[in-house]
Amino acid sequence: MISKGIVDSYFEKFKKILNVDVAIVGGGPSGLVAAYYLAKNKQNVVLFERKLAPGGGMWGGAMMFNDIIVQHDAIPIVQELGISFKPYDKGLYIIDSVQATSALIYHTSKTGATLMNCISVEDVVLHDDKVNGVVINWAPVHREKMHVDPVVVIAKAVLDATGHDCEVARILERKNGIKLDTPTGNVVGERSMCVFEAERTTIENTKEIFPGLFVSGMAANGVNGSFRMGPIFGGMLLSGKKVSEAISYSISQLV
Ligand code: 48F
Repeated sequence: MISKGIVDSYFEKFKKILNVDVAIVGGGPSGLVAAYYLAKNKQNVVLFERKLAPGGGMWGGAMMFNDIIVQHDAIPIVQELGISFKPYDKGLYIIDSVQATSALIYHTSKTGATLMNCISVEDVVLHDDKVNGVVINWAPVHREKMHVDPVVVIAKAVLDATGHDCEVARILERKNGIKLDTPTGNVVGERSMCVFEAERTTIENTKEIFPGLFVSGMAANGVNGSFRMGPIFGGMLLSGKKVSEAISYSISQLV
C-alpha cells in the first residue's frame, strides 16, 4: 500500500513533466532561482538535477566553511526567500549557506516548480533549428555507463544552469555544428578567478544563446569565456531572476 502510493504519485508527476513550458538543467542557485520565479509567473517548469540533493555549489560555502557572501543588489531576493543575512563590509552581506540553499529548494518547490533529482540531461531535442526539449536518463545509468535508452521531455524553452561545465551548450555545439550567440560562436570556456568582474559578467552573459536555449549562472560565464568568482553568490541569484524574465518574455512571443 505504501509503495503503491509512492509509485502512483511519482508517475503522475512524471507524466506532467513530459511536456512543459520550461525545462531547467541543473539545481544550483541560478537554476533554482530561475525555477522559483518562473513558477511564480505561472509557467509550468521542471528542474532536473543529477545529484540526490539540489543546491549545486551553494551548500559548501568556501572550502566547506559554510558561509557565503552576497552583494547588496541581490538582498531583495534573499529577503523574498526569508533568508537571514548580516552586514559585513561595503555593500556585502554574510549568509549561512545551508540555510540559503535549503530555503531556495523549499521555496522553489512550494511555489510550484517540479524538482526531479537523480536525473541527468544527456542531450537536447532539436526541431526546426530550435531547441525544444531535453533527453533525460537516471543519473546512475550514466555513472554505471549502462547502455539504456532515454526518455524525451518537450519544452518551449530550455535553461542550461549546469555551472562550470556548461554541459547542455557543449552537447548542442558538439553534436550539431551550429553557431551559438557567444564571442566565437562556440563554447569559449571559463577563465580564471576575477571576483567582481565575474559577478558583473554573470548577469550580462545571462541570455538566449541559441533559439530555445538560455544560459544562467556560471554556465553563462563559461559559454562566453568570462571569469569565475568563487563563494560570492549575488550574481547567481540575479542571473536566475534575469533569465526567468527573458524566458517568460520569449514564451509570451510564441504563437
Ligand atoms: O554549479 P552550480 O552550483 O551552478 P550555478 O547556479 O552556481 C555556481 C555556483 O554554485 C559556484 C560559483 C559561485 O558563485 O561559481 O560554482 O551556476 O550547479 C550546477 C548543478 O547542475 C547539475 C550539477 O550536479 C549541479 O548541482 N548538473 C550539471 N550537469 C547536469 C546537471 C546534467 N547534465 N543533468 C542534470 N544536472
